[in-house]
This record gives sequence, structure tokens and C-alpha cells, in this order.
Amino acid sequence: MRTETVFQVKGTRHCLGARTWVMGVLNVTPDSFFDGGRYFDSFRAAEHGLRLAAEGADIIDIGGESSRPGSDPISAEEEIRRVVPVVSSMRAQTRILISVDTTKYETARAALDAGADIINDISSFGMDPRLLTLAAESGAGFILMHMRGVPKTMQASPRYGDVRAEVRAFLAEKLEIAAAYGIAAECLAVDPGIGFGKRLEDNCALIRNLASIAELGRPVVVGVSRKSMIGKILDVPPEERLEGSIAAAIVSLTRGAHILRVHDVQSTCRAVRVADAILAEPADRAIPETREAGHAR
Ligand code: 8Y4
Repeated sequence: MRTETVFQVKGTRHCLGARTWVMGVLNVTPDSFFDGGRYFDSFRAAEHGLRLAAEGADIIDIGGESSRPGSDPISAEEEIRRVVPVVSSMRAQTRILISVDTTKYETARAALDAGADIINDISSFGMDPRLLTLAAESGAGFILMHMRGVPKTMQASPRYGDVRAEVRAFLAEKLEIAAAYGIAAECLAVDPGIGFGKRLEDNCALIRNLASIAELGRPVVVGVSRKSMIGKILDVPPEERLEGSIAAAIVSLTRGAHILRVHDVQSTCRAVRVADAILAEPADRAIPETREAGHAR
């Protein structure tokens, strides 16, 4: 069951727990697996982002570097060229929260200057420790994600003793490091990193046990949309993974996720609204004596 938690972003406190948030993916890569690079052009990318906002997204996650298994890194200059114009253009047209999917200080810095709100660093400052001071100074939100190794090599031969314990301990340690650098705890969110160096059984175990990650006291982000775990279960290509992705999203929110990172915003938002409505416990119907202290629902 999901707990109530505050996510503080650039000075604004957002209450998570009553309603599930949806983070829409906006890829600005030439190889973006589904868009085929159609949105590489920044004007059209911003238009696509605005559409995701209109479809109900709470956050738009803009990424210029492919983090798919086996992908090659790009320079900060190239990443900035792809990402920053889209951030600026979106910022000029909407107040929606914008996150930037980057592991690089220069890109995060330029994106925050252009109006981004959240740093989504899949390496949890493993690629660039300067992101720690940037997060502390900017007050931006920061998503800490579990990943073993780097995208190029992470699927080599993943083996875990207890994947749930390892991921939780990893995130707990990153939270401690962030605190030591002066990042407010309320600015941090945590993510088990579904598909990043994990087998199907690991991904399933992590989603089933999101509650243990939620116990860290921070908002839980889950990204499972169109990933290979859906493909492995259903034996279908990425463009046929909508139903599986929605099923995984709904299970995730019942198990503790606060924010779902998805490609199919409108469909997922509709499914999430129904799930949230069913799970919501109206305050006036709850019996005070039997209500568990500290739990939202
Ligand atoms: C098909 C579709 C195959 C998608 C692979 C993929 C996460 C993330 C990514 C996540 C957070 C992806 C940037 C991988 N996944 N950020 N980013 N959490 N916080 N692969 O799970 O979508 S990219």
C-alpha cells in the first residue's frame, strides 16, 4: 500500500499519495525506438510534450541520450542541442513539471537554467558527482535510480542474491550521500530501475515488493512502459506492449508506486484514474479508531 509523501521541487511542495502521478516520456533521440526520430526537431518535440501534458501527464521527462541496453554515449554538447530547446519551448507554453533525463552535469545545468524542474539521473550521480552540488544549489527534484554498471554493459550477466535487498540498500545509500551533500530529503525520489541490469524474475520481484522501497520514505518512481519484461511475458514487439504496460503500471501503483514513467500517457492516465478511484478511501467513511496512523489509504 502506498504511503503519503511530499515531493519538493524548486521550492514547491507537492503532496503525493492521494493520486498517482504520470510522467510522460519525451524522447528527443534520432533512434527513439517508437517515434523513429520524428520528434527530433525541437518544435515538433515540444508539440508532442504539450500533447502529453494535455493527455494528463503530471511531469514530462525529456531525454536526448538513449539509455537502451547496448547504446553508445553522446557528448554533453549534442545532448544539450537536443534537449534544451525543447525544455525552453515547453517552459514558455506550460507550467507542467519538466524533468530532464540525463547523467551529465552540463546538460542538467543548462536544462535547469532553461526551466526544467527535476533531474532524472539514471546513474544516481555515478556518472557525474557534480550533479550532487547542482541538485543541492538548485533545489530541483532529483530521481535516484538503481542500475548496475552502465547501459552499454548492464545486461551482460545480471545475477543477484536478493535483488530486493540489494536495490533497497543501494537507494538508501544514495539517499545518505545526497543528504551529506545538503540535498533536502524532500527533493529526492527513488526508483528501482526496472530493466536496468535485471532479469524478468528480478523485475517482477521488485514490482511485487515496492512497499519495501516506499519504506525509505520517499516518492517511488517506476518505469516499466514498453520494456523488455513486457515483451518477454507476452512475446510481442515494443509497439504491441500497451496492455501489458498498463497492467504493470496498475500493479505498481497498488504495490507502492507514486509516479509512473510511461510512453502512452492518455491510456495510462485513464487506467490510473479508475484504479485511484477504486482505491481511494474517503476520509468521512474511514473509522478513526481502526485507521492506521501515518497511512494515506
Ligand atoms: C522499450 C521501451 C525498451 C523502453 C526499452 C525501454 C527509466 C528511466 C528509462 C526508469 C527512470 C526505457 C530514462 C529506458 N527508464 N528513468 N529512463 N526510471 N527514472 N527503455 O525506469 O524506457 S529509459
